[in-house]
Amino acid sequence: MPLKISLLFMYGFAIYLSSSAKFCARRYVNGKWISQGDCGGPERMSEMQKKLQRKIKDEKKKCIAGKGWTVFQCRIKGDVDFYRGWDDYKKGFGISEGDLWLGLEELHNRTKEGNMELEINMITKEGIRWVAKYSYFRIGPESDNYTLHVSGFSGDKTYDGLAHHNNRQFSTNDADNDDYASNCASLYEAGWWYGGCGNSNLNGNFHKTGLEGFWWKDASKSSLLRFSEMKFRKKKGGLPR
Ligand SMILES: [Ca+2]
Repeated sequence: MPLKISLLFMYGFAIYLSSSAKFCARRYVNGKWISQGDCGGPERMSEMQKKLQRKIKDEKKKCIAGKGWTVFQCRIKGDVDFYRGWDDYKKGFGISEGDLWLGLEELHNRTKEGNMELEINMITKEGIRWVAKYSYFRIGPESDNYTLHVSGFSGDKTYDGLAHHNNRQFSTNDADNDDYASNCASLYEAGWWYGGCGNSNLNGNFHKTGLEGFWWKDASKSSLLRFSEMKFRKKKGGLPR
């Protein structure tokens, strides 16, 4: 017996379009196309599609100096090795407009007047954006092992991951200046202002998930990151101290 086909309720056909950024399903009903998914406008995007779009947008993000800012640390792709010795951290390394470390000597020279502010932008593995700001930022001289001086924290959705590191000297795998029995820089696979050892590891291994990874401690737990940008600028109206 032949199938009775009702023109009123027939699905003419369906087209599924799928790409890395889009999903679209269309049905032909009653002589009209009915769309599901992302077939024409952002209002039709599913939550999953919105998340994917945010992820793509995030990964296109660059470290941006902006007016007056100098970026001295940038992690975007994880294609630059940050597990290095004292001389590299002193002189700087990396890729212009990519993953980079400006260098401790230049950081000291540019901040020694004591009138700089610091901003750190981060994106967690889950896609949450964090901003940590410090109204005072200065790096000491090499004779003081480039000690970090920060104060005046304010945070957007995050906590002060540098509190433990304030007034600490810089350490690398070949220069142990921390307060811990062994070398934090070797345990954490980075160069940083370790104490015993710390609450942040922004120069850590981009691809690992342990203490040696790329993380910032937010309140009680550490969160792995996929982006960081550290930058300073002259504080408006700020007087040296
Ligand atoms: Ca030590």
